[in-house]
Order: sequence, then structure tokens, then C-alpha cells
Amino acid sequence: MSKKLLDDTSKFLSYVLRHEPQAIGLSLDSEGWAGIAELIEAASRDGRSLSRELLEQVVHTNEKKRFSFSEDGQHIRAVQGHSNQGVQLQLDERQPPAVLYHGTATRFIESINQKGLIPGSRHHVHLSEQLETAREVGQRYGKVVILKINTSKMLAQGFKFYQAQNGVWLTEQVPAQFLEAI
Ligand code: HQG
Repeated sequence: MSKKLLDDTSKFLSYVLRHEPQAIGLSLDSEGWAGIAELIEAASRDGRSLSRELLEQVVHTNEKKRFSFSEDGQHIRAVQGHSNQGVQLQLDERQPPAVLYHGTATRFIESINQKGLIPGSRHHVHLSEQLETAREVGQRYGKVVILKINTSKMLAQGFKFYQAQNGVWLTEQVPAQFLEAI
């Protein structure tokens, strides 16, 4: 299986499992799950040939572990990054390390200083334990700025944190007072 096929399929799955399942007539449950048989059929009506084997390859080789299978092996979902309104993952609250990082671009800083970090179209603000990961995420949008988040202070003030299955930390918002550019 070529890397290109795996990358293309990962992009397609991100689109339908996080954002627009209705674009191919697919429905997700509130936990974001799609039936694998339904997904393969909906993709096929859309002119895309998927197979269980291809989905397994994508799930297992994906460098960011973006997708997972249900325990019964009949369903697939994106583990984070959703914007779809019908999906609301039941995530367990978890205590994060004292510091987390968020990578963004210089052009967003003025607005971030005013409004703090807000989720945009996604359901959460995404934070990482590794500075390097934050750098990679921020670089997608331009000249990178890395923000350090004082999670201890946030916890003390009642903010909640969740961790997706792939290790990405999630929270509803980060007011500017908890942010420091490094
Ligand atoms: C910025 C990738 C202006 C925020 C990554 C970011 C991640 C503001 C952008 C995941 C703002 C949103 C998510 C404010 C936040 N004013 N801009 N007040 N608050 N922003 O893509 O965190 O490859 O929705 O800094 O690895 O960049 O898709 O979020 O630049 O984990 O699996 O608004 O996406 O994963 O952009 O990335 P995004 P993100 P995948």
C-alpha cells in the first residue's frame, strides 16, 4: 500500500469523521463513531474505494494516531479534532502536567492576547506536552510562536482538562492571563 494512498485516506477520514460526514451521506453517533460497513458503502457511492484492510493500515500507521476502532471492531472514529455539531465526546477529566504548550502563528497573537485561546471551529483548544509538537502545529499557519500554558493556575481556578486517546490535551479555552510566549 503506497504512502500516498494512506495519506489521502487519512485526509478523507479526517474530513468525514471530524467535520462533514453528511458530505457523503454518513452519520456519526454522539461519540463520533461511524459503522465501518456504512463508511465503506458511503465512500463507494462517493467514488472512493475503501476496504477494511486499508482502514486498518491507516489506523495503525497514522503518525498522530488520529483514528481508532471500537472494541467490537465494527466502528471507527477520529479521537479528537472534531468540529461536527452532532458529536460530543464524553471525555474523562484528567490532571495535566504543570505546563502545556500551544503552537500558533505570529499573526494570531494580537487577537490571542485579547481573547485568549479559543477553539475556533473545533470543539476544544488543543495543547501538547512537547514543545516540539507545538512548534510543528504552529508552523502550519505561518511564523511560529510557542505559548506556555500555566495549567496549575488554571486548575486552581476550576478550569478542566481532558486528554484524547492519542495524548493531545484538550480544554474549552485558555484566557490570556495563563499564557506566556516563549
Ligand atoms: C488559533 C492538528 C486568533 C490557534 C494539530 C490556531 C493539532 C486564535 C488556530 C490540531 C485564537 C486554530 C489542532 C484567537 C486560537 N485569535 N487565533 N483568540 N485562539 N487561535 O487547526 O491547535 O493534523 O483548529 O492558535 O496537530 O492549530 O489535524 O487548531 O492556530 O493537534 O490531526 O486558531 O490539528 O492535528 O487552528 O491544531 P486549528 P490547532 P491534525
